[in-house]
Amino acid sequence: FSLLASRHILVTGVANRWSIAWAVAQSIVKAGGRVTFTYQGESQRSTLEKLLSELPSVGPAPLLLSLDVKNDAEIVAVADRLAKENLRLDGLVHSIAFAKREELDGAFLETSREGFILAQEISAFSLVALCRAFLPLLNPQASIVAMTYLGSERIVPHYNVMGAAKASLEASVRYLAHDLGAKGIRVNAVSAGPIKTASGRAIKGFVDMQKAVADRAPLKGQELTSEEVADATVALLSPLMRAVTGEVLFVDLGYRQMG
Ligand code: 0WD
Repeated sequence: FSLLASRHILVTGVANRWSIAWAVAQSIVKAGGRVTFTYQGESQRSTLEKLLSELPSVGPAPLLLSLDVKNDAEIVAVADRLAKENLRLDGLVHSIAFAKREELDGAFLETSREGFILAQEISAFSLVALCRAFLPLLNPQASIVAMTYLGSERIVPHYNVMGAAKASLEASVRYLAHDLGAKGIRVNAVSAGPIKTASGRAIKGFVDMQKAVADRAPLKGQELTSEEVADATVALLSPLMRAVTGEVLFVDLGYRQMG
């Protein structure tokens, strides 16, 4: 049966075919859902068009909307365009993060004021901004899912400024769950284990992070894939999880539970 039949989900953060958001979009379509994409910059738009051309066509061509979360006018423009198309949302996938490369190396102590604020703005505040702007478009029972990482609650060498940003993102998930719960809207995070994407590889200790999971996680003999993260995301987007909100769901082969 189709978990997301006739549900319309806005997916952010497809930068390329390795992006977790691209796997999520494909899982949504497999589950019978319809996707609208946002992209950051024209080169991501053409990447998206190419990726979409490789998929078997299901229904009308998806809408592609420009969105840089640093830009309030673009956030409003996305909401306006959806309203103009009479499109309401049953879900939102926040798969966006950014930190300066030099701050994902060396000492957290050296984080710059500007770099700290930038990471918070793009990786955490953006969730608040998108929820607020899209609230009038969200159907009751809509589900919002943000991507996070264990470095929010544990010291993961080199994750640094992004650890602080993910802690802020997860706290935002809880407060948004409280604010939106009265409308029946759920807000959760998926905490993915390390996956080889452009953002993942930007972290200096990435290979060590992957090795630690391979060596120690309870589920052995498999490398965590973005499809596994995507399917868990679809579960959270679906009515099967209708009583779950304000949660962080770990999709990490069980690694976090190891002492
Ligand atoms: O191991 C991993 N890859 C993990 C990733 C483990 C656990 C969590 N995550 C998280 C990331 O922190 C992020 O929140 O998953 C999310 C998606 O990351 P990804 O799929 O690993 O990486 P990537 O394909 O680079 O997507 C992140 C995207 C950006 O990509 P680029 O490569 O262009 O920085 O975030 C988007 C952009 O598409 N993004 C923005 N979107 C709108 N406005 C902005 C912005 N200002 N900045 C970055």
